[in-house]
Amino acid sequence: HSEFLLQAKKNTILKSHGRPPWYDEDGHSVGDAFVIGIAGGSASGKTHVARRIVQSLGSIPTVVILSQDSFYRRHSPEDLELAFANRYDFDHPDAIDMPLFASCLADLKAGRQSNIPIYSFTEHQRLDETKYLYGASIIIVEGILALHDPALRKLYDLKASSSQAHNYHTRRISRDTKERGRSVDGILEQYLRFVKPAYDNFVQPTSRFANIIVPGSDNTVAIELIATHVRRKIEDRSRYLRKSLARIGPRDLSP
Ligand code: UZR
Ligand code: MG
Repeated sequence: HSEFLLQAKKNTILKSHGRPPWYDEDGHSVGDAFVIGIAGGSASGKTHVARRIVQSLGSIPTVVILSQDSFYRRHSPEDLELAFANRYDFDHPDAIDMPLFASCLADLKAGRQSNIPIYSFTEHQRLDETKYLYGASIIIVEGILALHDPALRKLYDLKASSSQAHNYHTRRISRDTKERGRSVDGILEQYLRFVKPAYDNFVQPTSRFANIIVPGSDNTVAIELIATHVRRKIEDRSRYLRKSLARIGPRDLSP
């Protein structure tokens, strides 16, 4: 009987191209990357929170940040004209190539290579070159609509939502004039026409999917809690993997 079980395990190993098919107590494959999704309004500090989590994880070498910004669609000349006139709705879910976003994330999560598109805020356009990514053990996904798409939500092991600080308007104006080549009038116009309605309709409602809400300011504790949780999950998974390997024994791993 146990011979039969060993044989069955060997067969699944071969079928999964050498990646152990075991699952941890949470039902996640122990070979998969741990994925954190962070949503929240524009200029609520998502990118900042993602970077702070990376810093806090420190000793774990392969953490990557995947930003929703990378997945803005390629724009037609007509779209570009609208964009430069602040009349293109960048905050609507349709502005994002969600299927590409989800498939890139699924590939990275399963340890497969992926070519991530690069977006230029100053040109309002996807660039021709891509970024080649491979082999992360932790992936942090951030974007206003990171919790909007069900296909994306399924890929997260931890879902977070950042809530807006009282001074996010100031932050957005200062960032978008310095880093994104915008005018103050343009920013305010776009805010009233697109950013605010999209926040109310598509961003804020998805905070109900979050496991944790990260405050817009004074968020050191929330970031530490996330980092500690991730570290523990990663340790659990490698412990589980070691146990599974020990149970089967090295002899049985060879084809
Ligand atoms: P974050 N955005 C632009 O302004 N131009 C672009 O080409 C692409 C995006 C803005 C977008 C959204 N909309 O509010 C913001 N506007 O980038 C999201 N207006 O970026 O999450 O970093 O704030
Ligand atoms: Mg950002």
